[in-house]
Amino acid sequence: WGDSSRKTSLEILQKLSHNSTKLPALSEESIDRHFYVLAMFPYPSGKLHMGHVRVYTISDAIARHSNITFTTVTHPMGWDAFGLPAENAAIDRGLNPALWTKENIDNMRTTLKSMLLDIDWDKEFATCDPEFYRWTQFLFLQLWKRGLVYQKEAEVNWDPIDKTVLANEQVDKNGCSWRSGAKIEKRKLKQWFIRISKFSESLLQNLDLLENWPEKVKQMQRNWIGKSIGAEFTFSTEINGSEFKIPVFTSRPDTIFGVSYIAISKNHQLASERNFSKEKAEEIKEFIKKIDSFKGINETNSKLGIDTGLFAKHPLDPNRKIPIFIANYVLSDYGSGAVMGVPAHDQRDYDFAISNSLNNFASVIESGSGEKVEIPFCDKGILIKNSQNGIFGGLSSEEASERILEKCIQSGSGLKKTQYKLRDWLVSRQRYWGTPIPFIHCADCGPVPVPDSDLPVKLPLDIQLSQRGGNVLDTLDDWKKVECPSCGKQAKRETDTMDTFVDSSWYYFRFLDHKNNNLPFDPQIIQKDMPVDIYIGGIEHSILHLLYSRFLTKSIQTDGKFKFYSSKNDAQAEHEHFQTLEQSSLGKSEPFLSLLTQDPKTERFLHPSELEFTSGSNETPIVTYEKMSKSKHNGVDPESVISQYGADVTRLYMLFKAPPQDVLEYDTKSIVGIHRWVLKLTRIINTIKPKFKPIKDMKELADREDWSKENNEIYKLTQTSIKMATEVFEKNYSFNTVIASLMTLSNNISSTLETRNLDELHPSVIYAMDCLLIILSPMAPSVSEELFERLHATDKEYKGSIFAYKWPKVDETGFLSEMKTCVVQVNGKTKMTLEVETELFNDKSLLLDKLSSHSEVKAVLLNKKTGTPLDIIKTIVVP
Ligand code: ANZ
Ligand code: ZN
Repeated sequence: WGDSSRKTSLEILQKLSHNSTKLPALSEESIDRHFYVLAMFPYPSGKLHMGHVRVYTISDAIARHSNITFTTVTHPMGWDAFGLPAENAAIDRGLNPALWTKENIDNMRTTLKSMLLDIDWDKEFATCDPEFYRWTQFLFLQLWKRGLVYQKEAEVNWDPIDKTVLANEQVDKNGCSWRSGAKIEKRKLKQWFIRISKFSESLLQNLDLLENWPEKVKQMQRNWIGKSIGAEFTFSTEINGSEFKIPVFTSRPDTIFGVSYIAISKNHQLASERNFSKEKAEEIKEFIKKIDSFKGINETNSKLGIDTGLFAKHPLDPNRKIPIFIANYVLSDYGSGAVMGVPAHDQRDYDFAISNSLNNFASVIESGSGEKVEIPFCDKGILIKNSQNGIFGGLSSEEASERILEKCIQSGSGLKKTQYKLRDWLVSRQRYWGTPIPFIHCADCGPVPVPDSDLPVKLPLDIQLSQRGGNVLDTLDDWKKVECPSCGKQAKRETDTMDTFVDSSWYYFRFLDHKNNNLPFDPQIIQKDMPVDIYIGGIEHSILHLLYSRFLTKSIQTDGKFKFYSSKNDAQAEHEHFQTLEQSSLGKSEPFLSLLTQDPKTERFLHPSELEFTSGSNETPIVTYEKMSKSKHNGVDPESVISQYGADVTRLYMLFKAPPQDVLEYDTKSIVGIHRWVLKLTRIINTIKPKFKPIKDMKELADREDWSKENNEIYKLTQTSIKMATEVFEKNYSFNTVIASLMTLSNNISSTLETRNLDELHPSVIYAMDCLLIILSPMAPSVSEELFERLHATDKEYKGSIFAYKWPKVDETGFLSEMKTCVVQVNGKTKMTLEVETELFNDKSLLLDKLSSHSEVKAVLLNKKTGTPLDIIKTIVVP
């Protein structure tokens, strides 16, 4: 089983493809379309955990079901194999990360296979394979050619004892290094960025197209992109006799007369030493050193500031002197890195004012209801009629905002401004185990891209990782020394590697064309085989991974070589192509399934406002996730569960315990119940097997009028299961409800079998078991295959595998089982009474159809003399 089962069933399908199926109602042809089922590929941490088992069971059930319905299905598997854990494990064990990773992949592949996943293993790759990262580098250079990659100084965590850069995860909550214990310093290093911010608006807009994404995920992405509409006002000050402009971004222009100070970030141009006296400059330096020693500043921490001694001029009230502070709560890379402080109407400004003794501030907005409000009053309202607000007093916040902005635009001190929280993607990592950034630094030419023909820039494997961390590539002089591709002089290779989110932002394309030696993938193949129809993975990837992959898809569509056309509209304007692919690259139906207990603490990396306040790189949360998922699932080990109960029972247990969107507690208590149920199915099959007669035609089941109540009930339950299963497999994936309905059906069958003489095995039972096993087959492939084969052992037309049979089709009439008496009158005279299904009374035309096709009714509607049918002038139905 496992991968071999797929081949068997495919081969059989090919052989038998157009023979009409003999099973009841299974005659629908396959849908001639490619179906792409993708589960987020795992990080090869060493062992599969129950979270993996759950995701891959879900994707496998969907893939196996689509194999019954669609002509081609892609269900691939790969490994998100770069990243810090491998490097750390390698340091601890003295192994090369490549070896450690390979061993882990081998182990995890074995476990995945033992789960009987129907995966296209021939498409497997790891992101650390040079044949894969060659193309990651290629795409990176494509982005560079489009102006979407640049270098900029950015702050990093610097360990002064180990003399190395640390990731945020390696700094503890006191701001000390995990290894050396040294207090971390902030250092500025030139780092590589991807200009994702250029796509802020389209990344936001196109969320509306993703109809089949959970609203929660879309909302998280909206918050992350964080669009804010407001204004930029220009305050100004004087430095050495000349004017120095200080633009500030505000979402509340109406509060401009409530400004009591200006706060700038420590990196603001104005904060530079040369603007101050020696003493002041020294004081400022000390202050910055102090605020740098905090690891992250969050909103509950105290808001610290230092008075620069400078004053700013108000754009609308030039006579006011407004003190300028450097403050730790002002972000360098949001807006213009400066804030107009309005303590009476903003909580953060209020906190800052209180802790810096700026007590003399005025309220300029009131609620409008006349009630006294608490300070700070942060809602919009009415501008108070006072000397500060002047002519704007009495206006609503909205109106005042417009009028104030107009006035400032006229005087050249204001503009309309839209701001996004989304920042450029910092992709540099000072680490060994990642895709090398393909650049060469030349003293004369600057950073020069490695020519495509020299890709991949391979990671050297013969290395000695240091206990101290840091980037070992930096120490490899031979590897670093290289000729400048542009001028031929001696130059130095870039030693930073990429964030692993770069690898995972495009891997889903590669699966569709994994052997391509000329390109990352052939656009025509992508055009044909995308979208990913369903993408399954953990909620923890709702923001970064999905945003980065949406970005990558968009960015490569903007150039000829990678222009994709949607298969639906090929003659469309370019911007529409990525709309279609947009949806596509990330799946269609409910792709994000929550897999982890959502501990309020884990929201740390899900909530934008908090990331906003952690300084340094936006280090990938995947590490945190790995740590977390391990600790969450380590109570139950998949391998031991599978070896004790078998793959199918484990799979059914996973699917039965909770619908995919819900949190699942991994206890194994209820697995016993599933195990018993599988044994019960075996008993039923063994009981009915000797009397089995295949159902050749659905017609055998059409006339159920003289069936017993029990058999009608079985037929009805079968229809219920088919209907529910069809919906679940195509729409909401709540497999638990399907399993529950199959349990009801099997219970019913086994109690009927107990009370009945089996000499005549009723067709309703055979039909029910055929359907039950087919519905079960995507979820429990080996059990259903085995039982189906046992049942059909004497069937001359048995197709060799359950996977060669079509999915059953609902027979709506099967639901009509309760009977009621119906009186039939012709020309006012009662002719007969008939028993008809209760539901027919709800639908006049169905009832009339049924009656007029009834032989006894037909007989009384004949002209007695001529034997020809009477003309029916009018029919009346009285419920
Ligand atoms: C004055 C004001 C008065 C503000 C008021 C708010 C309320 P959103 O909406 O999230 O975009 N701000 C601007 N630049 C900042 C920076 N670099 N670091 C920290 N805070 C900054 O937030 C916009 C508001 O955040 C701006 O509007 C500004 O404070 C602050 F009653 O300006 B406001
Ligand atoms: Zn050069």
